[in-house]
Amino acid sequence: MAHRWTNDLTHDDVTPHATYVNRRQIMAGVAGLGLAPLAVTSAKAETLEPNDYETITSYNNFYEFGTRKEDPAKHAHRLTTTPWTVTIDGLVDRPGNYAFKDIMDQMTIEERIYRFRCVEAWSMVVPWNGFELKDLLDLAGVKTEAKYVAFETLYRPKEMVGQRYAVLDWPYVEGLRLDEAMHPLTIMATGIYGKDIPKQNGAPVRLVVPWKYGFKSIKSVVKITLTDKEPPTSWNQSGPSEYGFYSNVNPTVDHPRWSQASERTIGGGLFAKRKETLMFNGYEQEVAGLYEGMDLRKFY
Ligand SMILES: Nc1nc2c(c(=O)[nH]1)N[C@H]1C(S)=C(S)[C@@H](COP(=O)(O)O)O[C@H]1N2
Ligand SMILES: [Mo]
Repeated sequence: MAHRWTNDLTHDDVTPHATYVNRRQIMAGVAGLGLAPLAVTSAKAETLEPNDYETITSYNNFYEFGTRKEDPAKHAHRLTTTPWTVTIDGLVDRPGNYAFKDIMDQMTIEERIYRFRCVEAWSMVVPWNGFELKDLLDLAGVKTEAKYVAFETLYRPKEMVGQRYAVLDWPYVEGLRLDEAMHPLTIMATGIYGKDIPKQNGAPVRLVVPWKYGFKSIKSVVKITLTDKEPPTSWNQSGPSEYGFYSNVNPTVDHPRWSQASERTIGGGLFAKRKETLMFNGYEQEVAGLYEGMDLRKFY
């Protein structure tokens, strides 16, 4: 492992040809053929048009800064993000407090353009920069008994004004099964459009799981715990019949209060139309195997 920061792929190198580009392919292309990334990514089937920076950074869910979509952009500037430490503990060989800048020194940063689908039935397309969660977990060394990964957001009501209200049980917590966490589509995002990730989007580091509803993608992560039990999640605690542990994007399983069969694309202005929601948010080929044999109505 032990790659240095190599954020030498420009936006144009990988945009907008790919929804998901294998890092090793890109890096091999860069090293071997100079301008090869274009050739590699243009072979991908689908073109995704990312939302513009302004939309991605002004229409947010981040309840630590308020419950309205415009609140995070208004209030998140109060958050101090340096220094930042991510504690990794539980069933790992090397538990400890990992300084964010040391983590960054050891990760290969790449760009991934992912569909992002909120449980409220809207969606965007976001060009993230970040690294695979697997690479971070490998730093800490996951023990064989570990089956789940629990995540926790910062608790700092002095700076996170929304935490003064009991809209959720703070701190915000989320979880993944270990195989979901290790999947190459699962990333820790540290940037958008090649810039450091804005505070309203979860600075300095947030999870992104593109085949799940947005609330799984926990922001401003300060703690990651490997465990052998399914961890609690904030939205499941607040409404267990509405939000399950898995929360895979699934057009055939409706939220009890609204349909999940279609979505409204944000940022399209007057011409925005609803579109049909895809199974696993369009990543079915890549992730359906994780859930083989599971009843996805029961494990929603
Ligand atoms: N800590 C924390 N993480 C969070 C949330 C939150 O309220 N607090 N909201 C979630 C929800 S519901 C969504 S849809 C996405 C929104 O991410 P975005 O604002 O970057 O689009 O963040 C998720 N991560
Ligand atoms: Mo969401």
